[in-house]
Amino acid sequence: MSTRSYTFTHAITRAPGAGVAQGLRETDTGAPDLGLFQAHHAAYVAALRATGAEVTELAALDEFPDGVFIEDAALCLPEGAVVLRPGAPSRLGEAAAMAPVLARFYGAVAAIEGPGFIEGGDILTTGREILVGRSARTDAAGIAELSGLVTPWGHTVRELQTPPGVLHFKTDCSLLDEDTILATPRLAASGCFGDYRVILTAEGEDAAANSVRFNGVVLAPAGFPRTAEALAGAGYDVRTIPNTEAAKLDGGMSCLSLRFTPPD
Ligand code: CIR
Repeated sequence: MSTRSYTFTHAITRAPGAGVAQGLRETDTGAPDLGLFQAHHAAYVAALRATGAEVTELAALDEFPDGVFIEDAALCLPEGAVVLRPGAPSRLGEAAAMAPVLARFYGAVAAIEGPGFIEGGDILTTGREILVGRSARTDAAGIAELSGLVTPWGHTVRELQTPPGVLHFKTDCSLLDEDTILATPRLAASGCFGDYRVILTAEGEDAAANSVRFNGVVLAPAGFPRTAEALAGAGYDVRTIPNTEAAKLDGGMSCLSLRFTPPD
C-alpha cells in the first residue's frame, strides 16, 4: 500500500487577510483576531516545514475573506491538479486565483467547469480511493465532474454523505495512514469507512477530527487532549497547533494547506 496520500514534498498556504473577520461561519462566536490568527498560521506553516517540505506561502486575497482556507479551492493529486468550484458563492473566485499557482508545479491543471460545485473540504484522498461527501457546498454534479477528470488518472471516486449540519466531510474525519482514519462517532456510525481502521475522537472533542497527517506528523488542533492522547497511544507523532481563530470560521487543520508532491 502506498504512502503517497500523506507523504508530500510540498505544501501551499495562504496568509489570513485583513478581511478575515468577514469570513463565513455557521454560528457567530465572535470575530477572529487577525494578529492571533497570523500567529497560529505561522505555527502551522512552521510545523509543515519542520517535516522537510517546501512550503509556498501565498499572500492574502483581500477580496476573499475565506481565502486562508486554501484547501477548498483545489485538489492536488500525484498525476495532476484540479481547480475546484466552491459551492459558497463568496468563495467561487478563490478557485480561479489558484490556477496560475498550480501551473508552477503541474503540467496538467484541470478545472471543474460546472454547473456542479465541489469544495476540497469534502474530499478525502486515502490512497485506495477518493472519498467525497455530498454537502451544502458539494453536489452530485460536482462529484461526477471530478470523477470524470481523475478516473483517467487511475483514481476511484466514492460518493458519500457529509452528515447534515456539518460543513464539510473532513470537518468530521482525517486520514492518519493508508489504512486508518480519525473520525467523529457520528460520521463513523454511518458505516462509510468499511474496512478502514477507524480511531474515534473522544467524547466532546468532535472538532479534533479535522486534523491532518503530513509526512511523519499529525497536526491536530490544540485543546482536545483526550483525542491527542489516543492518537499518540496509537503510535502517531502528534503536534498540536492553536486553532481558536480559524475555528471561529469553522476551519481546522486540513483547510489551511494544499499538500502534494509535484510530478517529475
Ligand atoms: C467556509 O465556511 O467556507 C470557511 N469559513 C471555512 C472553510 C473550512 N474549510 C475546510 O474545512 N476545508
